[in-house]
Amino acid sequence: MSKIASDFGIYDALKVLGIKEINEGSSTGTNNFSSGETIASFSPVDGSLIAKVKTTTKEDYEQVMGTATAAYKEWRTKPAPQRGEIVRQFGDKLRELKEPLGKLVSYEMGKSYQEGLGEVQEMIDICDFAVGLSRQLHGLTMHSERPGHRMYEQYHPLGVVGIISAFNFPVAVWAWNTALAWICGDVCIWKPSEKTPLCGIACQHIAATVFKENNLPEGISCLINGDYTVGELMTGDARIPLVSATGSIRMGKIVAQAVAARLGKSLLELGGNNAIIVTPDADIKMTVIGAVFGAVGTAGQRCTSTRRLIIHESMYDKVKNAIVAAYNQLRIGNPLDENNHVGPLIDTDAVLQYNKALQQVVNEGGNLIVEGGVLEEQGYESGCYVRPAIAEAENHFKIVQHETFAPVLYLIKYSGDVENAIAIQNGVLQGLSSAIMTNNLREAEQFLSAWGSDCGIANVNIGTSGAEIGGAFGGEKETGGGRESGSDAWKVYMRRQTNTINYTTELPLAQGIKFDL
Ligand code: UN1
Repeated sequence: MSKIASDFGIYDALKVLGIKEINEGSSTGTNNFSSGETIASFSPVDGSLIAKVKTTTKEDYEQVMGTATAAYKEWRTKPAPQRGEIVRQFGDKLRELKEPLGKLVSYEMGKSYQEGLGEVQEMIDICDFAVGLSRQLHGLTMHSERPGHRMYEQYHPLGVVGIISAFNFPVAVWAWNTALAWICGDVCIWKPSEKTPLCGIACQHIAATVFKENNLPEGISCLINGDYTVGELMTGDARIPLVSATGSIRMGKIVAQAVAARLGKSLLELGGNNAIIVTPDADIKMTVIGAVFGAVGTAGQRCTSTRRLIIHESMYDKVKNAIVAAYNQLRIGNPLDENNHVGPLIDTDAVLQYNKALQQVVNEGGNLIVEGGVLEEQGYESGCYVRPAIAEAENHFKIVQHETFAPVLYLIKYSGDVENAIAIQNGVLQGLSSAIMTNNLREAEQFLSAWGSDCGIANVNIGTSGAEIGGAFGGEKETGGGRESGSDAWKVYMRRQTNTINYTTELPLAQGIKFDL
């Protein structure tokens, strides 16, 4: 029994969320197909075993696909606003369970409890958004070139949507996908990260309860568990028209190729290498808050985490000193304890990558100004706690070009105009999030222009992380080009059909072609 888990109410949370010692797919018994070997979920907070989960075999997967397909046939016949009503109820359940679910996210993944709650809030928000959307799945109408004809387009569901999600947002990213897919009339099969399988089980239970209360099949939401080999069952499966995958660029390239080989659609949200440009007109106080939260929030394990600060030479020392001073105030430790700012990394492999990055930046000629290091004292027994580090570096360094999923921030100096900073900001392979700190309208607008930031997200006087669900979320270049969550991201979960109706007694052909019999 873990002392932290009992002191912070984790065992009560697990009970409320229906997590057992060994978990299968679902609580309701209608979707219990996982019969493979068990994987264990250890908390990075204190290294304790939380519970085990059975993985999905190929045979199990076939059964899951069978229930999903059967559920789809029923679900797609429901009017979209009625599907929205189910999503509304799901959002209400999340409101009730926000605290236990937020705690599980914090304990299983290692992010602060505040951020765990924030993640559940993102789920609630996307449900609200999806409910409204369920009455707005609009297509256009067009004027036909032929008399007595009507032309319009409508959106139909795709079918079974596959979702592969990462450990760092173990519940929210699934919800962004699933809430939209559900109102669109799709059913989902979800493979959560094998590093956070209990978050997946908890969400499945919550969804299953709602479906059961409404006499709907649980197959509307399906869960499969295991490593990438389980994900491959979906990427190679032509019965899955869309695979939405969040994770590393390496993983995304494999998924994209497998899905493209069968001409399926993929929605990719992959790595970022996000920068904040700090111009001579930046507000230093805002810059420090944005940069520090961006770099150390979630221990630097967001795809939107701030990795690079591109600072004008006239501001460089001022900004550097203010940031270093802020880093000295950071409290690292148990993320369930709200006095701490930074929790652990996900596992010791992530710690290895962190150490490698620090070593490499020095080897390439960088200068560590906040040294970082692994914490080994009492209270850090899991071996996953590291100190956030800062290095002065250059953009062309290999390590700076690479996304290290850890709290390592690179400071890069620029001189001259904002164009130079934008060129540095764009000078990486990834294109997720970007920001500029400035009170100068010209600089801000240049940054936002077509020749400005090349990222999917470009912010002014806000950091790179913490996007709201109402906007389309995702990025360009090696980030994969997908858009999830708000705006019109719903369209990717549907197929568009163009309909032309002739209400005359003639059959004129388009383009004026004559074909008389
Ligand atoms: C991610 O890290 O995969 O913008 C998602 C943010 C969060 C989502 C991050 N709303 O930081």
